[in-house]
Amino acid sequence: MMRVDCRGVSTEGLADSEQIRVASDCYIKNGYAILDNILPEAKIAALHVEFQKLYRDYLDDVERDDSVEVGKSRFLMHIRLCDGFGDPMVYANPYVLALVRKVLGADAILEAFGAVVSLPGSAPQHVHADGPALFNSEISSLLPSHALTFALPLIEMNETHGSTAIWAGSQRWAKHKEDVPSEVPTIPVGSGMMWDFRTYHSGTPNRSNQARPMIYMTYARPWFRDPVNFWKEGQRRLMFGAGFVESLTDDTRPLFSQMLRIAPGSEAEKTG
Ligand SMILES: O=C(O)CCC(=O)C(=O)O
Repeated sequence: MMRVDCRGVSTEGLADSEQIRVASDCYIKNGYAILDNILPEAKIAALHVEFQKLYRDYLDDVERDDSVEVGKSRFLMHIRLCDGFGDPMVYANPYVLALVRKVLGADAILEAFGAVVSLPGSAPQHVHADGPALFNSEISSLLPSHALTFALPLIEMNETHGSTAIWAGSQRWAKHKEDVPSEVPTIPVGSGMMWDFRTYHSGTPNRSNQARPMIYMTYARPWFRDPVNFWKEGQRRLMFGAGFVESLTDDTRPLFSQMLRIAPGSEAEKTG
């Protein structure tokens, strides 16, 4: 699988860097991109500890009012943007953001922030795309990308803990092709993978005895809202911790233009 190593890559002028160009080409051609070494391992280890402390109750094999079972022993949940999770290196990582803005436009938003937790014994997930075809039409597969999922694992995604199997190029398919094999990447701690909302993928079983939390971020063009994954009253797409909005900068505030009443693409201006 094609991967882009960001270790030591300067965050100055990233948009025009060779790494982001290669990652963007891969994303457009294959419907996914893997970015290695975007965060220090110690930062992810600290997030893992924080997750286990704050979200202990989500490690039980039971669907809650504010979570959704998305496969046997696999749960989708929201995460509050605060403390370690409110760090812009996480939700607006410079490597991720440079790629997001290249493929979705400079006015891309963070539409949702949460985790998919795959518990020990989780089964192979159904093969799916993250959203339905735009306009419910085959034209959707010909269009530029409108939204993507970025997955940041808190423990390594691998054969033992489970990973996300991905069908390269499937963002251009009208339906899933059973006879095409998937690719199953290993994603080390400190690395992440993004896939187009149209790309077919499936979580693989967790064969270990520890939960595999994978932080996910949905980035989207400013007009798009995920129409299928949020249907329970208790679910939240975004939750801001105290002081989070005040901590936003001219660079990160436009990611929340849908929440803060900022005209998409305008100079960031906080009105809320
Ligand atoms: O658990 C995973 O690896 C993938 C989860 C996923 O794709 C989903 O729930 O939409």
